[in-house]
Amino acid sequence: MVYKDLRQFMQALETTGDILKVGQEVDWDLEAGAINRWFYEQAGPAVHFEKLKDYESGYSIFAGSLGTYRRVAIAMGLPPETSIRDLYHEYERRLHNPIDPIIVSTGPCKENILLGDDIDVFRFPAPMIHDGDGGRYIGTWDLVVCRDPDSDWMNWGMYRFMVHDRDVLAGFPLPTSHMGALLLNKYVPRNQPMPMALVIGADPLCHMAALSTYKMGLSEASLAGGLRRKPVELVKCETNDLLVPANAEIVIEGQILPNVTIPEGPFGEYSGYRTGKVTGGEYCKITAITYRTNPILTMISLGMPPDDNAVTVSMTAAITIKERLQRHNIPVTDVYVPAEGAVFTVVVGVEKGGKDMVRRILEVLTERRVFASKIIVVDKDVDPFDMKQVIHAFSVKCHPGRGIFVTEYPGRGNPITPCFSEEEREKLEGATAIFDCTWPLEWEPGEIPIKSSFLDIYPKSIQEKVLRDWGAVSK
Ligand SMILES: Cc1cc2nc3c(=O)[nH]c(=O)nc-3n(C[C@H](O)[C@H](O)[C@H](O)COP(=O)(O)O)c2cc1C
Ligand SMILES: [Mn+2]
Repeated sequence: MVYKDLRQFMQALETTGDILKVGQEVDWDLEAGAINRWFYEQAGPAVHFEKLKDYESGYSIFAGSLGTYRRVAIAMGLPPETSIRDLYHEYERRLHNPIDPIIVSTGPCKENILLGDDIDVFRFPAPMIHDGDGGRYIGTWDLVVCRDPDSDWMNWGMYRFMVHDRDVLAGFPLPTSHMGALLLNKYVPRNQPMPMALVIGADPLCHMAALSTYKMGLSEASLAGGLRRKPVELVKCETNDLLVPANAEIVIEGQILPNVTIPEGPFGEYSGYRTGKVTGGEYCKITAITYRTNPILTMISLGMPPDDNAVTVSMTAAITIKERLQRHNIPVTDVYVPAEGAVFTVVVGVEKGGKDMVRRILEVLTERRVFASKIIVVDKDVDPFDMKQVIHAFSVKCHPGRGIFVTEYPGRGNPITPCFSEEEREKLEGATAIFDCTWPLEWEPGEIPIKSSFLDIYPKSIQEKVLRDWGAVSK
């Protein structure tokens, strides 16, 4: 099942009982953000706030679309109870079969068009999401389109955008992001404004594609087509040449002005802590707003994992890491990024371990931009997707003196790592530790302790008898 738009996906969530519709009035000022956050922390449903304080009904907020693996499975048209391992593998298959978008002449996002003096972003109930945020954020669970001025490449990324005025937003695309790189390397040196389109409420897999780490120069629109197994329909913007998903709820067209900054942030971040401060953000002048009648504003009360970010990035980051290791001939079986670790912890399963292999993994995973600060490497006898087994291996197989290696990498660190000092974060300094939870290769087979588990310490005949007589007895 492929969803035509966000609304069809919300209907599917209703069928499976994964969405709560809130008809009573909720305040856009902290209350909606707090409810959404509470639900994440209780593994609760996605939530549709149908009536916001100060706004007519018909201007609603939807949050938590991909906040659980169940909802990701539903978005991908799979049974809701699909295992995390199967979800990862299906994502990997679809990632390798991108489908290019098609261009259509119009679509639902053009039902209403605001130009000139009619532009007013306050028409939409942009939420104040966390106490202490720099302002109301209209762009959180969004996708932002921009273009390489020297080629046909259009990039989609999920970047936050804060409201400043009825026609001014502030953005924060990091220099390490594709939008930030295009801005800094191409538009700013030419003193050209950078056209952009902030898209809110496309179908969920479009947003997942925007959030994923996809190579510079590749189009996330094609990735989204692959994830949906159907091309995304794109339509041209009103005031620039960018193309946006025709089924989106709201499209804010604008220009980032070169060499102009405006206060941006702070914002509760994906690490589960607020590490940022107010900084000089990018100044975005809105040139048009188009939207569907009864627009649905999507939101994420980003913070302590798991939430939509932690769940989806766990999948996309794991596959990126796995493929990078494979390219370096590491015999990797699987990579798991537990959502609870907010992408700071990565579990790598290998066919064959040993300290040289583990050191090599550390080298490969820290040679470029580094997000994770803890890597756990496990042998074949440990299922990397089963954190009970991983914690056990970490506890009993990792030698505290000889099994932990640390590397430091000035200039490539993750500036929102809460345990890094303010100075480290500013200078993009950091360190990553790898935990070798594999048996030393130099140990003889007889030296390796025998595992005392049902499958390892009993003869096959006894195992079979026990399973025959008692196999049906569960917890
Ligand atoms: C809610 C949310 C807000 C985000 N905001 C930003 C942001 O403002 N700037 C940024 O550089 N990355 C931000 N990210 C991370 C990017 O979406 C992510 O790095 C993505 O891969 C960027 O796409 P790109 O590789 O095409 O640049 C955000 C992620 C989430 C979940
Ligand atoms: Mn990109």
